[in-house]
Amino acid sequence: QRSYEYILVSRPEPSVVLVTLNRPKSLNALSSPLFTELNHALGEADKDDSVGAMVLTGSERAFAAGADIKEMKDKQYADVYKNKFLEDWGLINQLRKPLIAAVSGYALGGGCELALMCDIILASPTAKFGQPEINLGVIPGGGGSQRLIHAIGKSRTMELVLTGRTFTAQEASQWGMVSRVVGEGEGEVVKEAVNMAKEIASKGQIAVQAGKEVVNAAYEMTLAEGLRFERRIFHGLFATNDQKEGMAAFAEKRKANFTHS
Ligand code: CO8
Repeated sequence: QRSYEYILVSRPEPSVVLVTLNRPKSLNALSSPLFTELNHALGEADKDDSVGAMVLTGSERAFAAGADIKEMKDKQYADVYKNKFLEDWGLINQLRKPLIAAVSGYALGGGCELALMCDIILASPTAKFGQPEINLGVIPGGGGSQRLIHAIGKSRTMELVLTGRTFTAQEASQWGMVSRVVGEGEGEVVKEAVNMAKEIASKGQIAVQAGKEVVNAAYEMTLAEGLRFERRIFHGLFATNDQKEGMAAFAEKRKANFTHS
């Protein structure tokens, strides 16, 4: 286990890894070193058989106020292009296990995009989302324009990307971008996300990973391809012990004991 400077990694449950962004002085601005650590911690959790799901959070004040503007401001086109600036953000999309975002406070720019890369978003009533890049003379670069379209539709996405205005947890919930707004108290949203992760981790992990894979495939495929893909993966699960156990347990009126095999 390596030690980190910009994130905290803990195990609130034996089956759940919680990663907390921890650059409080800059409202968790997402610098390159922070992202290197985040990728490493999530990659390790993804490989660890005892982990079933992960939770990503920030502080009460900020999930993340965006990519680090001070790090970016003097960069030239040649630097960002040649060095593939921030391209390693995409590694989060290769995780097999579910990643739940627990968002309080600011989730702006890259912070909003980071939440959108997660599989499920829970928001505290204090959450403030937005894509303010237009105010900096740029546009979203971490997938915001593309993922928001899927989550909330074109007209709203266009408004948000072109005006840069922030939107509330309530709006994000009404529009379907977040699953729900959770509790009032400090830390409620993290607690709820950890409980959800624990529940997911209690299922058969092959089925959980397959479920994540087919839901994500819907972004990329036509309906006909997606339906065929889902059916094939469903068929494949009949080769697992967890399918035998899950269905036998139902028939015998007992709780399933999944072995993730
Ligand atoms: N980068 C660097 N530092 C930041 C950032 C940031 N994104 N956000 C806040 N900080 C720093 C401030 O500079 C300040 O530092 P200092 O005390 O040294 O001056 C400290 O955090 C506290 O911030 P404020 O004093 O500004 O706190 P306020 O409560 O007054 O305001 C706000 C909070 C409204 C969140 C304000 O800080 C703000 O507007 N921040 C910038 C938000 C923003 O524009 N985000 C978008 C950044 S661009 C981006 O994310 C592009 C993503 C591209 C992804 C590409 C992937 C391939």
